[in-house]
Amino acid sequence: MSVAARRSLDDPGLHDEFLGLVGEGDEFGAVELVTTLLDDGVTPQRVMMELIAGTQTRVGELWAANEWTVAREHAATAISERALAAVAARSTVRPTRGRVAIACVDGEWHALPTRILAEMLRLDGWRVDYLGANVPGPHLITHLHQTGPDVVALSCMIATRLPRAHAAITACKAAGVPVIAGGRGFGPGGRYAQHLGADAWAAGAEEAVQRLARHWPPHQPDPQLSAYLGDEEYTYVVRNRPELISTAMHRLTEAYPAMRDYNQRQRDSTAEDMAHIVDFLASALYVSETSIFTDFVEWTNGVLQARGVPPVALRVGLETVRAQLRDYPTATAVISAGIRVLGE
Ligand code: B12
Repeated sequence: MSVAARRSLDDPGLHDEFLGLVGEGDEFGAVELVTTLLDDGVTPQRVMMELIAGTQTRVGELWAANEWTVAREHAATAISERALAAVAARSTVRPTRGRVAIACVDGEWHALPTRILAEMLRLDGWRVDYLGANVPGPHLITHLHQTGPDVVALSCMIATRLPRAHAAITACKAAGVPVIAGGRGFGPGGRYAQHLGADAWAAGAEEAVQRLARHWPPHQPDPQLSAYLGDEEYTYVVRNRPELISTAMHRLTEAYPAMRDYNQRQRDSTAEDMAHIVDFLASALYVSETSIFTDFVEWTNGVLQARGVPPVALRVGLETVRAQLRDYPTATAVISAGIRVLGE
């Protein structure tokens, strides 16, 4: 009788195999593969970080390159969540450390990264209250008052949510609970996290586990750092968001004739892009970081080009928003920097 070879994360083709399973929506195959790895002695931490998180990153790349549809990406994420739940179900670690509340900021729907963080902290002995995606600030604070955690772990994956992240950080600290921030929305190296008053930042779940285990609570950041955010220009953009988007859509049809032949679905996604332009602009003004906007333009340009939309369409879109903000010099300068990213 032959004995099946032990599976390991170093098996050639294993990562592609898992990507294939999540891409085909094969829930049972994906769960079976992760449980086999655990049975064969791979640690749950490595299964989560190297296999599940690593595959999700590849899923994102395939979606951005227009190789996978949105529906396929959604289905794949659901399978990854199932695989993660299967790993979590095998844990027998009992809490020996403090209590941590984990939440995505208001309007932030990327729950899976925080789910991984939650399981990694649980395995390290933390008692975890996992609040999931899109947690409105007031509900988060009510939860803190009811449960009294030692720390809040706050996730922001998209820079447009930074003003809400700031409100949540400020409220948690007013409630006396320190905050560790994470997620790519806080910028390269987490540079906006400190600016917004977070007590600490970590690049990923492994680093968060180490930070929280070693020196917590950390020294308090300078309150002055986060005191003066959200000036008049930011307020104008946020208050006038609906008009800025609808006027831009209207003018875009005149300035970019190809749009007249767009079907409803193309119009809807253009309106979504215009909304993103305004939202990323607002965040850039809030944090006083032009790169929030220029990074977004660069990224959107790549996504649009993969879908056959030429850079001129995005340029015209940016110009129609800029034209409405003539009296706002910082906003105009930020959008101009975005337009320069597109080149000549
Ligand atoms: C799945 C997914 C979604 C799903 C999320 C479903 C779910 N249940 O999570 C849905 C469909 C909802 C979604 C929506 C959108 N998404 Co999306 N999404 C992704 C995708 C493919 C995977 C995310 C993921 O799970 N990654 C795996 C994790 C493990 O990656 P990770 O970042 O390394 O995770 C670590 C850190 O982030 C960190 N961390 C995270 N939070 C915290 C918190 C704390 C306290 C700490 C310490 C650490 C920490 O720890 C994690 C574990 O180590 C990414 C692509 C990618 N490369 O990540 C895009 C991505 C994040 N999405 C993106 C975009 C643009 C969007 C949308 C705007 C799309 C749209 N046009 O509508 C919306 C925005 C929705 C919103 N407002 O939140 C972009 C963001 C680009 C940018 N400019 O910032 C990405 C990068 C895709 C891409 N390749 O361009 N998305």
